[in-house]
Amino acid sequence: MRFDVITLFPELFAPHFVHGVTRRAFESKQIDVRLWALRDFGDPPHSRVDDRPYGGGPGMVLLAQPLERALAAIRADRAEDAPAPLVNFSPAGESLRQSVVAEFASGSGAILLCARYEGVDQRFIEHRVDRELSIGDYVLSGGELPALILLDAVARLQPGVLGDSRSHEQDSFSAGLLDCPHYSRPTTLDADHGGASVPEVLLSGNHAAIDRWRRDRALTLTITRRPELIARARADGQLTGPDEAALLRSTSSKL
Ligand code: 4HQ
Repeated sequence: MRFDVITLFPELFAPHFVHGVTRRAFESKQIDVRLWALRDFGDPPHSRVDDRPYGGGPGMVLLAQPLERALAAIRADRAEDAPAPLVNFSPAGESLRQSVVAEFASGSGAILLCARYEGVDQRFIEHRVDRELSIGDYVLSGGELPALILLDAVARLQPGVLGDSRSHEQDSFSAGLLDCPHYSRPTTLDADHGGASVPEVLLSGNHAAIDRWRRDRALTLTITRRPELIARARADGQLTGPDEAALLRSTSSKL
Protein backbone atom coordinates (compact mmCIF):
# COMPACT_ATOMS: atom_id res chain seq x y z
CA MET A 1 0.00 0.00 0.00
CA ARG A 2 1.07 3.57 -0.57
CA PHE A 3 0.74 6.62 1.67
CA ASP A 4 1.50 10.10 0.33
CA VAL A 5 2.09 12.69 3.05
CA ILE A 6 1.71 16.45 2.56
CA THR A 7 3.75 18.31 5.18
CA LEU A 8 5.83 21.43 5.83
CA PHE A 9 8.25 19.26 7.84
CA PRO A 10 9.15 16.11 5.88
CA GLU A 11 12.30 15.66 8.00
CA LEU A 12 10.13 14.72 11.01
CA PHE A 13 9.24 11.38 9.42
CA ALA A 14 12.43 9.52 8.46
CA PRO A 15 13.49 8.42 11.97
CA HIS A 16 10.18 6.61 12.45
CA PHE A 17 10.78 4.40 9.44
CA VAL A 18 14.18 2.98 10.43
CA HIS A 19 13.61 1.68 13.98
CA GLY A 20 11.62 -0.91 15.82
CA VAL A 21 9.35 -3.68 14.63
CA THR A 22 7.65 -1.46 12.05
CA ARG A 23 10.94 -0.82 10.21
CA ARG A 24 10.47 -3.99 8.15
CA ALA A 25 7.12 -2.78 6.76
CA PHE A 26 8.58 0.57 5.67
CA GLU A 27 11.98 -0.59 4.41
CA SER A 28 10.42 -3.38 2.33
CA LYS A 29 7.92 -0.84 0.89
CA GLN A 30 5.11 -3.09 2.07
CA ILE A 31 4.09 0.37 3.24
CA ASP A 32 5.50 2.79 0.69
CA VAL A 33 5.53 6.29 2.23
CA ARG A 34 6.18 9.25 -0.06
CA LEU A 35 6.74 12.66 1.49
CA TRP A 36 5.66 15.83 -0.31
CA ALA A 37 7.00 19.15 0.98
CA LEU A 38 4.13 21.62 0.80
CA ARG A 39 6.71 24.43 0.50
CA ASP A 40 7.53 23.13 -3.00
CA PHE A 41 3.99 24.07 -4.08
CA GLY A 42 3.85 27.51 -2.42
CA ASP A 43 2.93 30.81 -4.09
CA PRO A 44 5.75 32.73 -5.75
CA PRO A 45 7.93 34.66 -5.21
CA HIS A 46 8.67 33.25 -1.73
CA SER A 47 6.72 29.98 -1.79
CA ARG A 48 3.99 31.20 0.57
CA VAL A 49 1.79 28.44 1.92
CA ASP A 50 -0.11 30.39 4.60
CA ASP A 51 -1.78 33.73 5.19
CA ARG A 52 -3.86 35.62 7.75
CA PRO A 53 -7.48 34.58 8.30
CA TYR A 54 -10.28 36.70 6.83
CA GLY A 55 -12.18 38.29 9.68
CA GLY A 56 -8.99 38.78 11.65
CA GLY A 57 -7.76 37.01 14.71
CA PRO A 58 -4.58 35.25 15.67
CA GLY A 59 -2.65 32.69 13.70
CA MET A 60 -2.36 31.74 10.07
CA VAL A 61 -4.32 29.50 7.70
CA LEU A 62 -2.90 27.06 5.12
CA LEU A 63 -3.81 28.38 1.68
CA ALA A 64 -6.05 26.28 -0.57
CA GLN A 65 -4.06 26.86 -3.78
CA PRO A 66 -0.69 25.39 -2.70
CA LEU A 67 -2.64 22.42 -1.30
CA GLU A 68 -4.46 22.03 -4.62
CA ARG A 69 -1.15 21.96 -6.49
CA ALA A 70 0.37 19.41 -4.10
CA LEU A 71 -2.72 17.21 -4.35
CA ALA A 72 -2.76 17.40 -8.17
CA ALA A 73 0.91 16.36 -8.27
CA ILE A 74 0.22 13.41 -5.98
CA ARG A 75 -2.87 12.26 -7.87
CA ALA A 76 -0.92 12.43 -11.17
CA ASP A 77 1.98 10.49 -9.64
CA ARG A 78 -0.30 7.80 -8.19
CA ALA A 79 -2.11 7.33 -11.53
CA GLU A 80 -4.90 5.60 -9.62
CA ASP A 81 -7.92 3.70 -10.91
CA ALA A 82 -9.75 4.26 -7.63
CA PRO A 83 -8.62 7.55 -6.06
CA ALA A 84 -7.00 7.16 -2.64
CA PRO A 85 -8.87 8.94 0.17
CA LEU A 86 -7.48 12.31 1.30
CA VAL A 87 -7.28 12.34 5.09
CA ASN A 88 -6.92 15.49 7.22
CA PHE A 89 -6.03 15.35 10.92
CA SER A 90 -8.11 17.57 13.16
CA PRO A 91 -9.60 17.49 16.66
CA ALA A 92 -12.94 17.83 14.82
CA GLY A 93 -12.39 14.47 13.10
CA GLU A 94 -13.67 10.98 13.77
CA SER A 95 -11.78 9.33 16.65
CA LEU A 96 -8.92 7.13 15.46
CA ARG A 97 -9.76 3.72 16.90
CA GLN A 98 -8.33 0.26 16.20
CA SER A 99 -11.28 -0.45 13.85
CA VAL A 100 -10.26 2.57 11.73
CA VAL A 101 -6.61 1.43 11.80
CA ALA A 102 -7.71 -2.03 10.63
CA GLU A 103 -9.62 -0.46 7.73
CA PHE A 104 -6.47 1.36 6.54
CA ALA A 105 -4.33 -1.74 7.14
CA SER A 106 -6.47 -3.73 4.73
CA GLY A 107 -6.75 -0.93 2.17
CA SER A 108 -4.43 0.30 -0.55
CA GLY A 109 -3.33 3.54 1.12
CA ALA A 110 -4.25 7.18 1.44
CA ILE A 111 -3.05 10.75 1.10
CA LEU A 112 -2.37 12.25 4.54
CA LEU A 113 -2.59 16.01 4.95
CA CYS A 114 -0.62 17.32 7.92
CA ALA A 115 -1.81 20.85 8.64
CA ARG A 116 0.00 23.49 10.71
CA TYR A 117 -1.05 26.83 12.22
CA GLU A 118 -4.80 27.24 12.78
CA GLY A 119 -5.53 24.70 10.06
CA VAL A 120 -6.66 24.63 6.44
CA ASP A 121 -8.89 26.94 4.37
CA GLN A 122 -12.34 25.40 4.90
CA ARG A 123 -13.08 25.38 1.16
CA PHE A 124 -10.24 22.93 0.57
CA ILE A 125 -11.55 20.68 3.35
CA GLU A 126 -15.08 20.74 1.95
CA HIS A 127 -14.06 20.13 -1.68
CA ARG A 128 -11.13 17.76 -1.38
CA VAL A 129 -10.87 16.07 2.02
CA ASP A 130 -12.59 12.68 2.23
CA ARG A 131 -12.08 11.92 5.88
CA GLU A 132 -11.04 13.81 9.02
CA LEU A 133 -9.44 11.88 11.87
CA SER A 134 -8.66 12.93 15.46
CA ILE A 135 -6.12 11.20 17.67
CA GLY A 136 -7.65 12.68 20.83
CA ASP A 137 -9.11 15.64 22.64
CA TYR A 138 -6.07 17.91 22.91
CA VAL A 139 -4.52 20.52 20.65
CA LEU A 140 -1.33 19.77 18.73
CA SER A 141 0.83 22.14 16.69
CA GLY A 142 0.58 20.02 13.55
CA GLY A 143 -0.82 16.92 11.89
CA GLU A 144 2.55 15.15 11.54
CA LEU A 145 2.34 13.25 14.83
CA PRO A 146 -1.22 12.05 14.09
CA ALA A 147 -0.03 10.88 10.63
CA LEU A 148 2.88 9.00 12.23
CA ILE A 149 0.52 7.44 14.76
CA LEU A 150 -1.73 6.16 11.99
CA LEU A 151 1.27 4.85 10.01
CA ASP A 152 2.71 3.10 13.09
CA ALA A 153 -0.59 1.45 13.99
CA VAL A 154 -1.12 0.33 10.35
CA ALA A 155 2.47 -0.92 9.98
CA ARG A 156 2.34 -3.27 12.97
CA LEU A 157 -0.70 -5.01 11.44
CA GLN A 158 1.18 -5.89 8.25
CA PRO A 159 1.95 -9.59 7.77
CA GLY A 160 5.43 -10.44 9.11
CA VAL A 161 5.90 -7.27 11.17
CA LEU A 162 5.18 -8.80 14.56
CA GLY A 163 7.36 -11.89 15.07
CA ASP A 164 4.44 -14.12 16.02
CA SER A 165 1.52 -13.80 13.61
CA ARG A 166 -0.85 -14.31 16.53
CA SER A 167 0.55 -11.30 18.40
CA HIS A 168 -1.88 -8.76 17.06
CA GLU A 169 -4.84 -11.11 17.34
CA GLN A 170 -4.03 -11.18 21.05
CA ASP A 171 -3.91 -7.39 21.27
CA SER A 172 -6.33 -6.05 23.74
CA PHE A 173 -7.98 -3.98 21.06
CA SER A 174 -8.51 -6.78 18.56
CA ALA A 175 -11.16 -7.98 21.01
CA GLY A 176 -11.95 -4.36 21.92
CA LEU A 177 -10.55 -4.82 25.45
CA LEU A 178 -7.63 -3.40 27.41
CA ASP A 179 -4.65 -5.73 27.70
CA CYS A 180 -4.05 -8.06 30.66
CA PRO A 181 -0.95 -7.43 32.82
CA HIS A 182 2.36 -9.03 31.80
CA TYR A 183 5.16 -10.50 33.95
CA SER A 184 8.68 -11.72 33.35
CA ARG A 185 11.66 -12.87 35.42
CA PRO A 186 12.48 -13.04 38.24
CA THR A 187 9.49 -14.77 39.84
CA THR A 188 10.03 -12.71 43.00
CA LEU A 189 11.32 -9.13 43.05
CA ASP A 190 13.26 -7.58 45.93
CA ALA A 191 11.82 -5.61 48.84
CA ASP A 192 11.66 -2.27 46.94
CA HIS A 193 8.94 -3.83 44.84
CA GLY A 194 7.24 -5.23 47.92
CA GLY A 195 8.75 -8.66 47.26
CA ALA A 196 5.96 -9.11 44.75
CA SER A 197 5.74 -12.46 43.02
CA VAL A 198 4.16 -13.54 39.76
CA PRO A 199 0.56 -14.82 39.71
CA GLU A 200 0.85 -18.61 40.30
CA VAL A 201 -1.28 -19.59 37.33
CA LEU A 202 1.29 -18.09 34.92
CA LEU A 203 3.89 -20.55 36.26
CA SER A 204 1.51 -23.54 36.14
CA GLY A 205 2.03 -24.62 32.54
CA ASN A 206 -1.76 -25.01 32.27
CA HIS A 207 -2.38 -23.09 29.06
CA ALA A 208 -6.16 -23.22 29.23
CA ALA A 209 -6.05 -21.81 32.77
CA ILE A 210 -3.52 -19.16 31.68
CA ASP A 211 -5.71 -18.07 28.74
CA ARG A 212 -8.75 -17.83 31.03
CA TRP A 213 -6.80 -15.84 33.64
CA ARG A 214 -5.56 -13.38 31.02
CA ARG A 215 -9.02 -12.93 29.57
CA ASP A 216 -10.51 -12.39 33.03
CA ARG A 217 -7.87 -9.79 33.91
CA ALA A 218 -8.45 -7.99 30.59
CA LEU A 219 -12.19 -7.96 31.27
CA THR A 220 -11.89 -6.71 34.88
CA LEU A 221 -9.41 -4.00 33.91
CA THR A 222 -11.65 -2.90 31.04
CA ILE A 223 -14.88 -2.80 33.05
CA THR A 224 -13.06 -0.76 35.75
CA ARG A 225 -11.23 1.77 33.57
CA ARG A 226 -13.23 1.87 30.32
CA PRO A 227 -16.73 0.48 30.88
CA GLU A 228 -17.88 1.86 27.50
CA LEU A 229 -15.49 -0.59 25.80
CA ILE A 230 -17.28 -3.51 27.50
CA ALA A 231 -20.61 -2.21 26.22
CA ARG A 232 -19.18 -2.02 22.70
CA ALA A 233 -17.56 -5.52 22.87
CA ARG A 234 -20.89 -6.93 24.10
CA ALA A 235 -22.82 -5.19 21.29
CA ASP A 236 -20.27 -6.57 18.79
CA GLY A 237 -20.87 -10.13 20.06
CA GLN A 238 -17.30 -10.39 21.39
CA LEU A 239 -18.23 -11.61 24.90
CA THR A 240 -18.81 -15.29 25.71
CA GLY A 241 -20.69 -16.87 28.61
CA PRO A 242 -17.48 -17.31 30.66
CA ASP A 243 -16.62 -13.66 29.90
CA GLU A 244 -19.98 -12.49 31.25
CA ALA A 245 -19.47 -14.67 34.34
CA ALA A 246 -16.05 -13.06 34.94
CA LEU A 247 -17.61 -9.60 34.59
CA LEU A 248 -20.33 -10.49 37.11
CA ARG A 249 -17.66 -11.67 39.59
CA SER A 250 -15.58 -8.53 39.10
CA THR A 251 -18.51 -6.12 39.57
CA SER A 252 -19.80 -7.98 42.63
CA SER A 253 -16.30 -8.05 44.21
CA LYS A 254 -15.78 -4.27 43.41
CA LEU A 255 -12.23 -4.86 42.06
N1 4HQ B 1 -4.52 19.35 15.35
N2 4HQ B 1 -5.91 14.95 16.30
C1 4HQ B 1 -3.57 19.90 13.14
C2 4HQ B 1 -4.76 18.40 16.35
C3 4HQ B 1 -5.16 17.00 16.03
C4 4HQ B 1 -5.68 16.09 16.96
C5 4HQ B 1 -4.41 20.75 15.75
C6 4HQ B 1 -4.51 19.05 13.92
C7 4HQ B 1 -3.53 21.56 14.86
C8 4HQ B 1 -2.90 22.18 12.64
N3 4HQ B 1 -5.10 16.37 14.86
N4 4HQ B 1 -3.77 21.32 13.45
N5 4HQ B 1 -5.93 16.28 18.25
O1 4HQ B 1 -4.67 18.73 17.51
O2 4HQ B 1 -5.56 15.13 15.03
